[in-house]
Amino acid sequence: MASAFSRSTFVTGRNSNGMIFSRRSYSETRLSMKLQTAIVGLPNVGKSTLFNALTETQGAEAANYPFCTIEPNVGIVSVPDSRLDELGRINNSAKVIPATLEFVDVAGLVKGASAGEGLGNQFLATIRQCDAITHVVRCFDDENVIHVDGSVDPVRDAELINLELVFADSAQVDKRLEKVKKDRKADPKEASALEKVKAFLDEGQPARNAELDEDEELLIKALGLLTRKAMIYAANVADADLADGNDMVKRLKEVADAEGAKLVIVSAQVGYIWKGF
Ligand SMILES: Nc1nc2c(ncn2[C@@H]2O[C@H](COP(=O)(O)OP(=O)(O)OP(=O)(O)O)[C@@H](O)[C@H]2O)c(=O)[nH]1
Ligand SMILES: [Mg+2]
Repeated sequence: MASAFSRSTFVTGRNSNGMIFSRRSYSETRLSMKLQTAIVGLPNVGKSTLFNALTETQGAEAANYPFCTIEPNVGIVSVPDSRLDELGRINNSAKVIPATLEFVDVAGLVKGASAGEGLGNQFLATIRQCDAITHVVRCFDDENVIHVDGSVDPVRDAELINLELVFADSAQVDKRLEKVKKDRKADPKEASALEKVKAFLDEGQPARNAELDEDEELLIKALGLLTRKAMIYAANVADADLADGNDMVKRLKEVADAEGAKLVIVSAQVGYIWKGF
């Protein structure tokens, strides 16, 4: 969303919906929205290929070997919205700033990433700063494309990544809890929020399953818990399976449904995304 103003110094911040705002006066408010999404998954499953398709660039190197990506790739895509243009017209806005989506393509995670295996550990910090996670899962057969575990199994792969994220969060929560318990000035609500989240993580479940009130949410926000972020599965299929999916997608969909997560079918290599599954 956007409305009119001329250049000046603005007070900026983020509201509860993640909208970044900058305000100069009551009559002149500018709103823009920037959502950051991390693209995660095992090595060599098509993350960088998807990144290139989404950002319509060849900015990320995509190649047939694990850990092709080392440094994160960042790409920004603006989201056109005709309603926004109309609002801008009604308000006679000097400037209309569309919402933007920032994609962050990181190195592949492997078993033990939360404990420092592979390259994944150092990038977990990058993912923590993101608002949401796109979890790419390989659902295509191609004997020429190496799979780090020797076979294609989307359910096993997705669970492995999810568990690594849970382990990483668990370590964060335990560390913070220890500190909070020793700190007499700490808000007791923070400890109770951490305990609520810990109960799920200890069971191998994502932190997003914990019900927190607004205050508790704010108190643990700085931890950037990975499994509390919204997550969407991107099932990467061969071109021919884009419309109807395949058995691997069906199995992965069961996992997504059980978690209440959304799944989209993508064919990263050809740059197609099919939203309605
Ligand atoms: N057959 C087929 N190959 C694909 C598909 N998507 C990606 N690939 C190939 O898989 C290989 C790995 O793709 P990347 O995009 O580099 O994979 P990544 O997940 O970024 O890998 P890392 O950076 O190593 O973690 C490349 O050779 C791609 O061309 C697909 O849908 N079908
Ligand atoms: Mg890559």
